Amino acid sequence: MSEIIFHNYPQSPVAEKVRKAFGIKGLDWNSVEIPRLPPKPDLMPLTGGYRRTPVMQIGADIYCDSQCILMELQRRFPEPDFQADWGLCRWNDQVLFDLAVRLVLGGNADVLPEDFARDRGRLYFGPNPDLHKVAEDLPHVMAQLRGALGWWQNELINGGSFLAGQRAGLADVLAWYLVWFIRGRWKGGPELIAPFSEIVKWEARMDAIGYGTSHDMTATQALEIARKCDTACAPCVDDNDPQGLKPGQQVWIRPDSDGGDPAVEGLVHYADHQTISILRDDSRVGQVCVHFPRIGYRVSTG
Ligand SMILES: N[C@@H](CCC(=O)N[C@@H](CS)C(=O)NCC(=O)O)C(=O)O
Repeated sequence: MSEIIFHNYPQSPVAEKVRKAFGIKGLDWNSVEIPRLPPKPDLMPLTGGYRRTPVMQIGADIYCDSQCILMELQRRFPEPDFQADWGLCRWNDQVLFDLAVRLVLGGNADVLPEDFARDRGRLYFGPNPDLHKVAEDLPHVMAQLRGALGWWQNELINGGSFLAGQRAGLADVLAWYLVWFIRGRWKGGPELIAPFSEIVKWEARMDAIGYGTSHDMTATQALEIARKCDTACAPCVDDNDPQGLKPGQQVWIRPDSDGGDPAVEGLVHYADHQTISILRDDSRVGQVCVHFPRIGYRVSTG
């Protein structure tokens, strides 16, 4: 049985990014469907409060954030290589994802269920969100996204069949989840994408890659696996850590954005340039190791 357990829900674009990465690497994975809105009572014992989607679990190791997940997939399953330019993650996940979210939430402002609009409004637009104001800005948002679609179109014309070259790689999944989100979740999406004919052809190639092989798993099974396992991550903390982090030190970690995300508390187990991993104990799963990317996350020591 595959060790990969992926906590996600079908509509999540960021989860779609990782599902497509499973496809590129031809992986076998277990899918646990989590709620779209908090509370997420069967996810919290694993993450210690991180509520975003997706989360990957391998035994008692819990990987939060798609960037952390993709880096771990590349480490464990090096072939086929993602041909990764990891700096792209920050650009796509921050600037372009923010624009796509504006398009989809603003463009659906009149039809979103109230609880969903309240939750996502707070998550993406700060403490006093006004989705109708976001909707008024859609022409600007569309102009920005067309710029990105134009770049990708040019890369496909001048490069290979995929953005990463002749084979699909990181650049492709980072573009794919945004195009998938825009096309599928806003009524003007197909029209926005249609003039970019090379992107439309690339979408068909990406579609054909599939998602590897997935098996449904219950949250109870996933929790039980975490309970029975120990972390596979060896302790190691960079001597030159700029925050002076030490093994065993108590820290709090949260996304470095104003989304109202709760902090996850734990004891430093591993820290380097890219990753911070903390140990925490939970009454349902025992000790787990929760991994975050360093970039984009704030580590507080008190
Ligand atoms: N930087 C995070 C962003 C994750 C994110 O914002 N995901 C959305 C779903 S696509 C989310 O968490 N929505 C709220 C939720 O699922 O509770 C990542 O790359 O994983």
